[in-house]
Amino acid sequence: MGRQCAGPNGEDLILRVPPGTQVLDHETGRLLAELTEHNERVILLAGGKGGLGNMNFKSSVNQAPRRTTPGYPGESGTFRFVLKTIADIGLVGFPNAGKSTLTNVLTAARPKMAPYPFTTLHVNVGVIEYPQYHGRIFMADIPGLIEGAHENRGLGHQFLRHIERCSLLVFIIDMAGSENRQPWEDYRILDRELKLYSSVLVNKPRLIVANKMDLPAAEKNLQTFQKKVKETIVPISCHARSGLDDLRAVLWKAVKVSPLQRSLGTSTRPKSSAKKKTSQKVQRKKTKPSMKKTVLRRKKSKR
Ligand SMILES: Nc1nc2c(ncn2[C@@H]2O[C@H](COP(=O)(O)OP(=O)(O)OP(=O)(O)O)[C@@H](O)[C@H]2O)c(=O)[nH]1
Ligand SMILES: [Mg+2]
Repeated sequence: MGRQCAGPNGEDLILRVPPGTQVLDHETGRLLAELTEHNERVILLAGGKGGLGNMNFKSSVNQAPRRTTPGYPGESGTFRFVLKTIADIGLVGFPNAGKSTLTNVLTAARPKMAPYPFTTLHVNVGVIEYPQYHGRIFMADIPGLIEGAHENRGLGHQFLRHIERCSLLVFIIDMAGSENRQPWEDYRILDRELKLYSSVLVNKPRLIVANKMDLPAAEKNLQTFQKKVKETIVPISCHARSGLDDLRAVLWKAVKVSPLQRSLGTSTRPKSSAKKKTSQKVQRKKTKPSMKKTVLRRKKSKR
């Protein structure tokens, strides 16, 4: 406006999100930014700028300048925010296999445990502490998978995105075959469901934890399982608290020790967990604001 009016300055719109949030372009689905650390910030949309009126160009020799500069509006865009939990280990298993019980015994997290399926309805991240190495491992307990999860049976595949970034998948198998289940069938079904979800999960390093070894049928089932499945298997019992030290050691080695150190049989001075690369730069895109979609906009008024 004229008469040296500057107009109001727009407030910054700051959205606080948890680490692990991805920002995608709503229309193209392209990844624009990823926030993985606490207090990390990205600017998605820069504000506009007011132009300078002629008063700014006034001087002793030019009392009535005609010069001005134009202002420009703030950017606008439509985005999708997707949360993908950040953890080193993701637990995969049928309902009731003991994922939450294991999280309870290894970490300070206290997810609910109960003898009915789908006790866990959201992701719980627990921290396994290794004071001897001055290190820690983050473990994500997600809801159980069942056959047909890819067709949205049970809770479906919706929680699998939370373990996409894990460096190790731990398959928890109820080795006692409670509820007349066959442990090797459970493993085959879980593997198939991961395949149907994405090749990313199938190709991740994995470890099998044979749980409920305190129950009578478990030992015999384990022998059959070992013949059918070639992966590394760690037998444990969360109830009897057996095998847990072995499991902790295997997890540390699998997550923190580099493949070279592993093959040389050396280790284990831990490195602080590798900092993930974060994309600070954001591609900005100008889109027309749409009334239907949420438009994030930061504006400064023009003069
Ligand atoms: N006997 C025995 N029972 C166990 C063991 N570990 C877990 N359980 C029992 O198995 C049942 C299910 O355990 P949860 O930890 O809730 O299973 P979950 O895999 O988290 O199940 P969802 O959250 O439904 O996917 C509970 O009643 C536990 O007490 C074990 O080592 N031995
Ligand atoms: Mg659970």
